[in-house]
Amino acid sequence: GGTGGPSTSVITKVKPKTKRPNLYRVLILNDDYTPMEFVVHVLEKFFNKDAEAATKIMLHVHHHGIGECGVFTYEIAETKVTQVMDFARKHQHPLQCVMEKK
Ligand code: TYC
Repeated sequence: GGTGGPSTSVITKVKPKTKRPNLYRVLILNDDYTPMEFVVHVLEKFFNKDAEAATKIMLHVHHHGIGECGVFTYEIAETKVTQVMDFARKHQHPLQCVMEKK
């Protein structure tokens, strides 16, 4: 390889490129004002949970202060957080939604 000069040999390794994407947890936080039914609705609408799974997560957050809604790649997690925050604001609830790297 190279331009002119003495001939050199360049060995190019072929690497199997199956890189795993970084994953992010989307979490909701407890507060004293957001109605329980609203949180269940959010989990059904944005995280595709059925009523039972959504209720379980909501009660976990209510009792422990924080809980996981799902795990996503960066762009999907960011979109979920924005959707939940916009929806909560639209309905004038203080519900907080955040993401963290796994
Ligand atoms: N603590 C709220 C209440 O008693 C319910 C609630 C649950 C709020 C989960 C937010 O992420 C939350 N109405």
